[in-house]
Amino acid sequence: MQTPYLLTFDTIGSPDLGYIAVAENSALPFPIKRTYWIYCTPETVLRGHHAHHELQQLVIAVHGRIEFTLENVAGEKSTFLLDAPEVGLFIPEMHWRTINFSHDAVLLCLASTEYNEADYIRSFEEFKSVARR
Ligand code: T46
Repeated sequence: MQTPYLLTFDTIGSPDLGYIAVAENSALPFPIKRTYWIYCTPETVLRGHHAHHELQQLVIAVHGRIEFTLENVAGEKSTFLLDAPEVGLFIPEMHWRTINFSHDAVLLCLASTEYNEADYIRSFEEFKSVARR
């Protein structure tokens, strides 16, 4: 079972010039098949409430603050605060997630597969039962 972790992207620049952060396939845990971004989420909304059978993701708060709570199949929980645009969170498959956003947050996701609703586990009971198999 893989574990989630934070990684820091290579950055180019300075406080005087601004920065470029770079994500090349060769430095990533998987080849990117899809990119999506999420923005203008009200702070009262808790997104997620699902896991994925196969999908792996690298998520970045390119602006604002985003808090991920992840639970693995053994029931172990971890919380990650993303508030720096040069830092990404690797989320392996089979992790139940809940996500809080500051209203100004923009989440950029680099995903290992194209969108497939069949890959989602949207019931926590089902997640626990898949985990027990
Ligand atoms: C995750 C967090 C960070 C699509 O049609 N294509 C897509 O690529 C995505 C991501 C979503 N959708 C549709 C599916 C739903 O009808 O957009 C609707 C909302 O998606 P979802 O409920 O998955 O939204 P979030 O914000 O709870 O979760 C998404 C990702 O699905 C998830 O893997 O980690 O963003």
